Amino acid sequence: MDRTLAIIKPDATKKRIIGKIVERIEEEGFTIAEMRLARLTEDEAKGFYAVHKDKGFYGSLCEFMSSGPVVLLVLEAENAIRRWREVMGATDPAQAKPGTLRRAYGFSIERNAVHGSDARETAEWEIAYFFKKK
Ligand code: IDP
Ligand code: MG
Repeated sequence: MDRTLAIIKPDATKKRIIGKIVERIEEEGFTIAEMRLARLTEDEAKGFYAVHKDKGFYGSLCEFMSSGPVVLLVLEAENAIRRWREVMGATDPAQAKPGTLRRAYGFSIERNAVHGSDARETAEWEIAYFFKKK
């Protein structure tokens, strides 16, 4: 079983579509191992996205990610990382395939409704970032 970190981003919580996204997660056969509503500080967002710190969109992204509530989830499934990225679709909603969450609910390349880890090591790092066991 693989694990991945999913985030329902502030644009989606503001649109009141947490339920629709969680429904899709369950329909797709993922097991929700952890789930928590959170409000990230800008510093938490900066730490989470540190890999992008040299990109032009980093400041705006971190401001956006701390602009409202998010839902943090750990999803389990065979090939969870790859499968969740397929369900999300491409980063830019305009490029995402029909039927994907970002195509359905994304507003822009920044405000694209959901996050998913991109590899096994990053998934474990991201899960530990938010769900470190005390
Ligand atoms: P991913 O979320 O599909 O893995 P990444 O390249 O890792 O995409 O970027 C992380 C997040 O940064 C994206 O989900 C999106 O919110 C934001 N982002 C990525 N590229 C751009 C851009 O060109 N402009 C503005 N925001 C971006
Ligand atoms: Mg990424």
